[in-house]
Amino acid sequence: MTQSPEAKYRLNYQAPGFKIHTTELNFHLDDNHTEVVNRMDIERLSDELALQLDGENLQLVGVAINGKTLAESEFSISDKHLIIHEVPERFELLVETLIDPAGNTSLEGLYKSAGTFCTQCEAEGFRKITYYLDRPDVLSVFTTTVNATRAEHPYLLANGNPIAEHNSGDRHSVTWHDPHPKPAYLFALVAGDFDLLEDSFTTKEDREVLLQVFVDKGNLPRAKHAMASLINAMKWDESRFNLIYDLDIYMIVAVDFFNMGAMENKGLNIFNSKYVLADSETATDQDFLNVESVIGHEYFHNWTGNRITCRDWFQLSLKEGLTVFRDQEFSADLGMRAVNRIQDARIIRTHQFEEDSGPMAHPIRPDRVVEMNNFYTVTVYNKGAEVIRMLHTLLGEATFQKGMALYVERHDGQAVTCEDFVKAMEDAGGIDLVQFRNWYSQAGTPRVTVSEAYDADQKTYSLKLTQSTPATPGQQEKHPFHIPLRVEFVDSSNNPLTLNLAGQTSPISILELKEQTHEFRFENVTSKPIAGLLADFSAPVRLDFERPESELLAIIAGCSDPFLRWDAVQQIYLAAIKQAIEGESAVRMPEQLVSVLQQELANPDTDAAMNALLLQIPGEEAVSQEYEVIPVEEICRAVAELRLAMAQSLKAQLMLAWERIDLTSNALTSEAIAKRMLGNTALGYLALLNDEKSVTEVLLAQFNAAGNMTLQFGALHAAVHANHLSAPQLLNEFAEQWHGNTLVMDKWLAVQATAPISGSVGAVRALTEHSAFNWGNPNRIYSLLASFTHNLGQLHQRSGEGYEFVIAAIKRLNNSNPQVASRLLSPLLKWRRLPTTQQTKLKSELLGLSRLDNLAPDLYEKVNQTLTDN
Ligand code: B3K
Ligand code: ZN
Repeated sequence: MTQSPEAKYRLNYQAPGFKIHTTELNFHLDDNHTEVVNRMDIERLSDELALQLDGENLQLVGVAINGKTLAESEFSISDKHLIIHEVPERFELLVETLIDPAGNTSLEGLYKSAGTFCTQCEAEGFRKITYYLDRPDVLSVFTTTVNATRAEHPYLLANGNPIAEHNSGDRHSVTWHDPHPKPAYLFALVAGDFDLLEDSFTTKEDREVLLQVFVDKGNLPRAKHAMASLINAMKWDESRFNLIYDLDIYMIVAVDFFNMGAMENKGLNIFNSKYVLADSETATDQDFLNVESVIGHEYFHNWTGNRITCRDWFQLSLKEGLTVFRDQEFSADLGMRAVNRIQDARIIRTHQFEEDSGPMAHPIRPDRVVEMNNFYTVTVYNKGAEVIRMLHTLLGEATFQKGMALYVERHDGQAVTCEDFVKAMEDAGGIDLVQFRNWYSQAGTPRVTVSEAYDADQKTYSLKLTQSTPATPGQQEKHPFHIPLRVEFVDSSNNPLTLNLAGQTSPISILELKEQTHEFRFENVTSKPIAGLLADFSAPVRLDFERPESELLAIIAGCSDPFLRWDAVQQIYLAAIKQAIEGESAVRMPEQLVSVLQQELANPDTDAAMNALLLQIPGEEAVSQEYEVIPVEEICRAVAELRLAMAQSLKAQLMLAWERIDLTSNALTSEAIAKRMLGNTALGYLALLNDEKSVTEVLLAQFNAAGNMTLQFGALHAAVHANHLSAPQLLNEFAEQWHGNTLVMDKWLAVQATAPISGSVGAVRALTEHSAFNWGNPNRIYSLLASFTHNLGQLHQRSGEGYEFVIAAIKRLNNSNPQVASRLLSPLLKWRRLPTTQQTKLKSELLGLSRLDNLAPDLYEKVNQTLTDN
């Protein structure tokens, strides 16, 4: 290792020694020499006289206290800090620095994105702009003046409300004031030229809010959906959470170079253009839904994140878990609740469970962090949201909302902890959440094992649930979790059945497992019930329940909960795949399931979205979760065989489902979206029947006639992933049509990177030379390279070619954009679970990476953790 950045520990938190009452910033924007003048009104809160400010990659021009420039002996400077040796009790500190936005390829701090100056400060990027107390518990009132050339930068934006404008020569400036005290990570500035979409919203307190969406010139029509989503989000937050917007203006700016999805800066959200721009010609239905969800997410942060923020970064899930829960509910209330819930569960099972079982496993509230950017994870976000959802399940909507109101009443304007949130819920709900807090402190996925017994003579039925959680790095011993399991029962004729726990008069719908083992006993049960456990995916756990296929079929036929039905189907697929792997035999088609699916598909009145989900067999990565040592090739073989067998057995019905798509409609109603979902799923299977003429016709018909991207891309995806003979032609036509649209070309890159086709390492490598690819743009890297890291069969080829390719890309990005590099590394951390050949090759690549000069902390943390962890 060439360097070892230091870890920080949650338990070492200390309150700040200073308060920054106000912060006045003055930016004189210039590509390589931007001047930042930072005037702070600071109060010292302790007897410690030295003030240590954070700062990175800054060139200090001068520092003054109360108007008096400091001599060099009065302060010291390192690559991370500016330390002023002695400061008075209350003083004005003036710091002047120079920065280089155009040279900033990390896309953190102030940088230039395709002609636009913009900022990204969360988590610790503000220190790349000026010297500051860059921590979320230092809240200050900001006033920002932005000065730039008028011709290239007609729009100068910052947080809050505009209060002054000036012109001088070819430059101009605008001053913004944000009345709400905020931590530096919520600071934002934008300067550039845009097309502007405006609208307004009147809050239920009768405040008129100006809404502005800024997009690249020419993209105005593609901003409409974002605006509509924003208005929907504002309405929804008022009606469901009683949370009302608090400024006169809300701005969203779309930029092309952005490391993540978007950022909730107070009053001035900055978005990856991928989550703003959408029209039916260029965006799929899923893109539309993603825009709605991310616009909602950032808006909801105004209360859960901005008004009430995090005390320290270990508390990140306080705002992220809660805000993901809120955006999930928003999307569910507006659209397809069941589909969303199943998709969310799938993310947890495929990606979060993997994180939990690897070297970077961490609780939703981590205890130890080297690089904070590494903790914007599926655990903190998505499992964090599941933890909030469990609270919601335990308390019910009304009480949960009482808890939210109490949380807001107690903590508005503060920087608080996850504990403060749980306490508010506990106080409002009048329930004991002591054990529930283990969800915040313990990493790892609990496994709940089920056994049952039915006594026909006594008419009793019992369910015995046992929980255990495997050790994770640094946490050997685990205590039992408080797990809410939603349940539903059916009888042997697939009719719903209600059951009462012994001694209780009302039927049970939630079993609360708190002990390591608990037996739930039900009385007056006249025939053996079939238990649907974990309805609505009510807890982020693995469930082990060995049961005959007939019971799974009963759940599919009789249960009302969509997740239970979907999950039962998944279990049948998984059993077939595992049997083929373990028996080294051909996949045996689950005949009974097939006939259920045949009936569902033949009936035009069944739920198309649900049918699409029922048809989807577990992907290779999901199957790999079942194995301690991942039989890569066998998984790919079995999954491919099952896909093909499904296509063959369901061909006629798939064709019928496909025929129900309206190729000309672009309607965005749930019903129209659902039909396209099913149509595309059907086409994905049909394309596997490569040599059938009718299939080729259908593929080409959809590709050519499609009036929207959902269907056009659906056809391309089907052809490429099936290695259909039309694939090369469709890839060419698609590229020819869309070469001028980078977001559409991202789909073209991704579809090739994810195809389960041998030789795709070479194809992906060649695509890095294509004009559609750009090493400097995160969206391009995610579409091509990150997608490839999830292509199980291709990444993990025995030759080691996949590893060499990805590690070389990571090394290349180490200097230019370590945050993006670090994302590519995560899927390689499971090297210990690979077959020996792959394991040896990947380990040696990882060792090579660990020896790289100037290894960024982002990569150091992960590679070091995976090589040392046992
Ligand atoms: N809060 C930002 C994420 C910042 C990531 C910093 N590496 C977006 C969001 O979660 O809403
Ligand atoms: Zn967020």
